[in-house]
Amino acid sequence: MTGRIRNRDLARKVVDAEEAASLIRNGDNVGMSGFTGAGYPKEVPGALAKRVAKAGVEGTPMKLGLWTGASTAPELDGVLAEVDGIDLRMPYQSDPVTRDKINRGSLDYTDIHLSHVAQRVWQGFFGKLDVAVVEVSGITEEGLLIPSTSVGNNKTWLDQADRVILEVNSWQSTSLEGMHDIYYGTALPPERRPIPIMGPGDRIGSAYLHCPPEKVVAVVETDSPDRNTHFTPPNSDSRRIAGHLLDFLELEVRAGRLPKNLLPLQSGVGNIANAVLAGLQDGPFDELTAYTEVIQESMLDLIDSGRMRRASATAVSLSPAAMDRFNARMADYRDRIVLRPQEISNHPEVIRRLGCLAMNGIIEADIYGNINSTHLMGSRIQNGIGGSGDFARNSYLSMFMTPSLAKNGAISTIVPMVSHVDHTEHDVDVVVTEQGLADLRGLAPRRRAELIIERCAHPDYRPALRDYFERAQRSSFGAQTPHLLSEALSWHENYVRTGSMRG
Ligand code: 0RQ
Repeated sequence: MTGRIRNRDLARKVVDAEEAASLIRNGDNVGMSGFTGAGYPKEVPGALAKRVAKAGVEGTPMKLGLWTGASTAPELDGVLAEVDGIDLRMPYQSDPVTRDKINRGSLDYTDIHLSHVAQRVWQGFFGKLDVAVVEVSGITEEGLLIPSTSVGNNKTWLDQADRVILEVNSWQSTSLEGMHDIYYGTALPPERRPIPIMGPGDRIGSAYLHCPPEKVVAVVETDSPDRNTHFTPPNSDSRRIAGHLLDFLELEVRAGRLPKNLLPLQSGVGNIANAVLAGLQDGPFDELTAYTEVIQESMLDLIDSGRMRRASATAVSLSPAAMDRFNARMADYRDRIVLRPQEISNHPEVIRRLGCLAMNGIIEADIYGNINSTHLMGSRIQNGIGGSGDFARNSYLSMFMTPSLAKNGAISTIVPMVSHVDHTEHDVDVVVTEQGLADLRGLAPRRRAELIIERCAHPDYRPALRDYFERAQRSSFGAQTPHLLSEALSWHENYVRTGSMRG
């Protein structure tokens, strides 16, 4: 294993996870690696959770600020939330225990755009970063850090933290070396300069993370897999949504608004995203590219089949079988995949320049095209905004997709007014459900409403939406975006009261 730690000074700092965790103190802000279940530290968080639990029993409770790239895994978020060890979590998470604590009000959660995290931390809004706990796949003779399956905010954590704990994971492929592109040219205004990425495959930085060796207080050796990300084959709704989207993209090509190989794709994760990417496998588009956050299984399939030429992301999040495939063919992928810090994978400037095609899942949309990506019934967080806002505002085409029903039909995902707004009507070009697709570009609010109700709403809820819209047009305070304010959120109220939006 020491083969992974080629730097002598750092090899001398190897300790076990318990000893490393003992270097984290009550009240510390801790920046950990990890993005959508990839590249998070595997052992120190567990050892830390044990310490927190023990401190609680001894009557000296311990709380930490926990910052990451995005979602991690039960071994990190789950264990620390379970023992009530977190007082502030940011920026994106999807762990059920953490979600529960947030929604009970016992854990503060700040949900910010993924591209904003680094600059907010540089500006000091979250306080001082005390400790970084970062997984790497190896350390070179010179002490350069070879990143693992995600980059996330690791560059910022290593720069900003007073103390650094490294986990060197021998489960990660040694061939990851050379796949990353860590750009050290970002700065706060007025020092900011253009980011010279002209295409998804461009490399503008170093293949390594840099960290002054004197800051490293411990190195822990691990050998554990990333989170087991299930690949769920597309269901029929997802396939229909994908079908509508792919037909739409073909029409855009025919209309001359998109090139034949499309533009760099950004795709959220999950069943619908998988279905869209799987649809591209059989579709007419070749030489595809991606400028996205996460490379998931169906994107790897597109690369394997030759349909996709280049993909840029900040993480690779795969099922164990796909990870085996990834590791076996790593040399091949190194030329096609670039992993970057999330401030670059999600950078508005680059997304705008490249003209990304953004496709993200949602909780609900309203008849005017405002989107809620994060909150159930306006108050309960599901995951977080993640990178959806970075891409929605800045992409060439901003597309949002959802089945038209949730909870076996008790919920319509097309509602009179969204109960929480993540993406305003101004950032939303296309809404698509299994019922159909609404292209909202160029349309005034009332025309948007007609289209969304007719194309996207489920037939079970369409008459009620039509009725709301018609009555709103008759008695709304204003006619630009007609609403009945006393009724606009009544569907949500019904659900909270009765378990169904129908009341
Ligand atoms: O509840 O788990 O109790 O069954 O919400 O919904 O249908 O499994 O949807 O996995 O596609 O996720 C928006 C959460 C969709 C995701 C969201 C209930 C539903 C279910 C989950 P159960 P599904 P998906 C790239 C981009 C924001 C971040 C983002 C997300 C649960 O896409 O987190 O886009 N997006 N990042 O039953 C009440 C509704 C509901 C509802 C669904 N209208 N009301 N409950 N549910 N719709 C990645 C990163 O940025 C890292």
